[in-house]
Amino acid sequence: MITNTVDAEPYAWPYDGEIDPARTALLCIDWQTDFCGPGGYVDHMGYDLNLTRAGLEPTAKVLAAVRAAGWLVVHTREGHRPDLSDCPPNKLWRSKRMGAGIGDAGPCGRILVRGEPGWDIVPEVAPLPGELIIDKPGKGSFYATDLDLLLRTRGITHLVFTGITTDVCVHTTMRDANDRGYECLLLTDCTGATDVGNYEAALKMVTMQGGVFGAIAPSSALLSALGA
Ligand code: C5J
Repeated sequence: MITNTVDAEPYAWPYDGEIDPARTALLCIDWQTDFCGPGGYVDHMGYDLNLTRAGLEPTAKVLAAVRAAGWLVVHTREGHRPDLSDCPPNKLWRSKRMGAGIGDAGPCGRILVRGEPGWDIVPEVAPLPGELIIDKPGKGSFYATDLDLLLRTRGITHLVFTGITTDVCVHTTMRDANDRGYECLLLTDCTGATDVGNYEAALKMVTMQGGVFGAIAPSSALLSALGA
């Protein structure tokens, strides 16, 4: 079923007409305890969890709407093998410098290690059975994963982004997706960063040059386009 366009900045999204649910996927980036839960990686580094948790409630509403509309939903998780053999030494070194060493034990298990409680996606936006989950060692969701293959085999050409953090994993993934030709929309209230200035700058960056990485819109604009 074809629906409407989203009232987005700097152009009504998508560029090529109305949303086609068969070609559009919702990406939920790294909604893990390590990034938005007490005792996780971001908490260990001393950042304000309210900033990274702010997008959870609106994202849950968007998830309900796009599931009802039949979209593909893809979740990602940043994390490493228990032996840390897929963790670059400089990433490990920097995390230890911040007092949140990858692989170190914490209240949510070993920080950023696959299979640990902190690495899990938080219940508010948990994947449903059958939804795609991409495990990634880096910030971008395409690097060292089969995300591109899974999207292309399903005919997905348009991506709507939620997740954390806006300026790191969301931006890295959106930039890469844009280079790969995907038409991207970032939902402004469904994302957050560890710093308000970085959040605002990351949103603004998307809109430069006529939408250099795509477009941005509040989730209310998407929901109204979907008639939800
Ligand atoms: C970070 C992420 N910020 N998911 N990861 O290290 O954005």
